[in-house]
Amino acid sequence: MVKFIHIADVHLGVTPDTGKPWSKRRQREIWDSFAEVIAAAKSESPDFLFITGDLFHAQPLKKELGEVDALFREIPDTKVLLVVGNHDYLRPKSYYLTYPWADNVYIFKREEAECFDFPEKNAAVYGVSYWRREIRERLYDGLHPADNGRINILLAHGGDDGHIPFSAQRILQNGFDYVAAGHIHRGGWLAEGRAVMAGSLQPVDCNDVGPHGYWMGTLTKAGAQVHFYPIRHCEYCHEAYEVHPKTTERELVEWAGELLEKRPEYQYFRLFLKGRKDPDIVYDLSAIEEMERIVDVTEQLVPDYDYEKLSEEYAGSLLEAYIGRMGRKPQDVRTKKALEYGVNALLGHKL
Ligand SMILES: [Mn+2]
Repeated sequence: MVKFIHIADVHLGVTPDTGKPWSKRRQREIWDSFAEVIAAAKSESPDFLFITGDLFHAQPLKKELGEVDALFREIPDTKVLLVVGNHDYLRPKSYYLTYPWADNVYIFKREEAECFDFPEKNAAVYGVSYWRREIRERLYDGLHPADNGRINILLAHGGDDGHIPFSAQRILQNGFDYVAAGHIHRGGWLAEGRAVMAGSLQPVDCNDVGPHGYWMGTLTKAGAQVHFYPIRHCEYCHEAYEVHPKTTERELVEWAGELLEKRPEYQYFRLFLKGRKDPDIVYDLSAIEEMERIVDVTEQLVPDYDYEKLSEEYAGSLLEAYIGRMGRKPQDVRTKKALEYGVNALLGHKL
């Protein structure tokens, strides 16, 4: 049996929400969250810590590798297996290659897939690091474990068109017992109990919604017992407000304020205003945008025109002619949209 912790896409060094007052704090919290995983490894003493790509957001400095290596030295009984991802990909001069790593650190350094064998745990761990920003080849498809008696684990990074597209089912069919994957920031099972996309350890971008954290569990030839452990320095939420023509600015400010009050402090928000608004009203949303933990507010509002009134107001103009002509068409969704877009354009409003 092997016990392991699995993380991916830590993106150390990233500065999320640039320009926001909490940006720097979030950068530090991402380092903190990585240290918290090391602390978990210290108390749980797993056999392995799998890091499946994009530990750093960009090419790491030697100093940054020193910080990471010092943490790895705090867990000498845990073997750290690290695949380098597309963000911090290996280059001939990468410090990853020359850094004097602690003895418990195993970095996949070759351009082709390789395997670290651990006979004492009857486990073999396969992986390949990125030497380029993009790898479009399906590198994992042709990969088969050398010894079917071992607990065979693949550390994968990718899953979209530009980054080693793969199917977890296919890898498992090739004889692997477990796939620990990274790259896609929203985590979850790719194949229940057998293949997991870790998700980023913390959200990197305000569109990385939902919980983030690490995975821990045990693995035998017969199956896995693996669970997700959230780390909650920051969780982004997208929330929408249904606006109607009578909605006031105060109502919107109160909604945002209540949201911040009711929801836990680790939640940050992107707000969206949906629905119809009085075409003469321009909301000033700066009060909301200046609130703590509000990333931004986006209006997705459709003006609620009174076409009869407009026709009277603009009698004899192109606008009146347009409204009249659209009124003689069958009144389906397309006509209504065309009417709205046309009137917007003629009035010089933008949606
Ligand atoms: Mn990646």
